[in-house]
Amino acid sequence: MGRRSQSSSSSSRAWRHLSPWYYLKRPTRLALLIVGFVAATFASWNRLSLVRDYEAEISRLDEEVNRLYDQLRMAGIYLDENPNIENIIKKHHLEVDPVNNARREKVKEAMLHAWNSYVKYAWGQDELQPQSKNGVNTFGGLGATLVDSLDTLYIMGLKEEFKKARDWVAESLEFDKDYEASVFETTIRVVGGLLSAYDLSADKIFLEKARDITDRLLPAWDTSSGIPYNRINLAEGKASNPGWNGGNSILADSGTEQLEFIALSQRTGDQKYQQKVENVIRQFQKIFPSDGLLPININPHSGAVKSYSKITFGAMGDSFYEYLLKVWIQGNKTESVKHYRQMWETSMEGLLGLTRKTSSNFYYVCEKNGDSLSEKMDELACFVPGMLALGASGYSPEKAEKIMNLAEELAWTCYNFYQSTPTKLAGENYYFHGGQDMVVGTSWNILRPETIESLMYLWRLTGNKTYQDWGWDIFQAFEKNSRIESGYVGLKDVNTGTKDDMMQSFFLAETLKYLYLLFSPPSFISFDEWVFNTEAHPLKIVTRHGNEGSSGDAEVQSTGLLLMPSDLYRHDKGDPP
Ligand code: DMJ
Repeated sequence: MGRRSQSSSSSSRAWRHLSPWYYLKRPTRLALLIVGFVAATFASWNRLSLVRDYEAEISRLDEEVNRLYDQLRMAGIYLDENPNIENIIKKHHLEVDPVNNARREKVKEAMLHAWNSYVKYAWGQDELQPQSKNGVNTFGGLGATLVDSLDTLYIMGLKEEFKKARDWVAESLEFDKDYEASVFETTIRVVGGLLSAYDLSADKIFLEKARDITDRLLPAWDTSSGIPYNRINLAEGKASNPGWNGGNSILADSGTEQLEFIALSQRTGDQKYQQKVENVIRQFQKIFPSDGLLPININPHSGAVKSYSKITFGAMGDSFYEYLLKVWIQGNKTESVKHYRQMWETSMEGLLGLTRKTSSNFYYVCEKNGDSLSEKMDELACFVPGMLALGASGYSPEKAEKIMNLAEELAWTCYNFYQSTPTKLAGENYYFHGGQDMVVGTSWNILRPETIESLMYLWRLTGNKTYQDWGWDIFQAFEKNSRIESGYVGLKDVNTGTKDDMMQSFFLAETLKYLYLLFSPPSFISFDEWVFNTEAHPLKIVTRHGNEGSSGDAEVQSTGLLLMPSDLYRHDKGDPP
């Protein structure tokens, strides 16, 4: 056979594999071929559908990343190409604990509910009556809830709401009111709220307004002792004391303007505000008793105390003691404010003398009427655990431990003011007759913040998460009993749960803000940089150099908290404080 016929027969052998007859005659090969074909088809189909699934997942993740980028941008956080997550978390005080995150979101939602109800039914008025769906001017028409809420909105990142409130302040907040205003309430809510909004946002409108209202309050200090009258007509500048108190000035009302007025002097460079309020403390020094406990009634003309009047860490005494400590912190704990700390420490010895314990180990702080001890404690006095915790680090280690222990014991008592009632909300005050366990006295609850405030301090300063859980319990009780469709109301009686008709402005200023901070990292509005006034308005601590006189120059530093990009605001921003 020639070479040509050999090659043609081998090529026809190769082609026969393509002929159906070849396979019909060989069933095993046919079966193998079919199996191979099916397997190859399935593999390629499977691969295509996997690719499709991956593509869908990638585009979902892409959307998610974009959404997160948007959220960060809305919070004023701009990421670079290679973000270092740890640094971002630290720098922007992000909470990474999922439980805290969820709780914080719930509190923010509660704030939005309270705020939106106020906007809808009481916009620009002092407070909302949620059941009647009306606004009431309980503070003379100064937009108390709105001004009290400014910093809470800012801190929670509610920028649209903050912007709307800011515009109302700029366009509609006026103080020329023929109204007998409380010097204390106007200072802690309005001056404090405006200054805090200024420190956070650097928007000068807030400082201008704070100065305007404070100038209207100043004539109240024109008494022979310099201890202020507690009421003033905002339009006429005529000051007086209410008749029901025998013409006396009240301790807390006269000794709770120091933080705000000193802050105003620091920010305006005008010392007159600081001078007025520091003089009050000098007057108190003259009559300061050895146990540091001042009666609540003081004659503004002679500067003398009514020695038979009540001594208390509750209503009418409370924030005087709080401010002794906080002015020392605001003044950078320097020589020029040392006397505040000394007075505070003396008063804390007095407080130890008023402290008792029940047979089941509940510690409580008594009141004193003349020489007799009254075994009664206001919920208002539940700010004490937080104050003790805040001041503890200024003591020697042994004393600090003792003070801290007392703070923790008192916080346990305050928490039980809540837990011991059917609604799990605290009454206004409690009795411990003969060292027996607590019995509720006045049984209303008006959404007060003091216990939550203390839990926030204790959690930050001990790192014990139990305090967060206690705060969460209280928050849930508010949600259950106080939340209605048009806001939050107090209870007329914590035993029955009967509701009142008032959403106090401090619920938005304090209760919800302290709850939000309770579930935030301690570096967020840190105690090193901020001091809270008694209405929970954080004021930036500015550098105050060692030995200058009490009116010495202070160096105002820029805010450490820029949650929102400042260019969101079109108004005159001015320099940061
Ligand atoms: C607030 O106005 C302030 O906390 C004040 O010091 C006491 N009373 C209310 C809240 O209970």
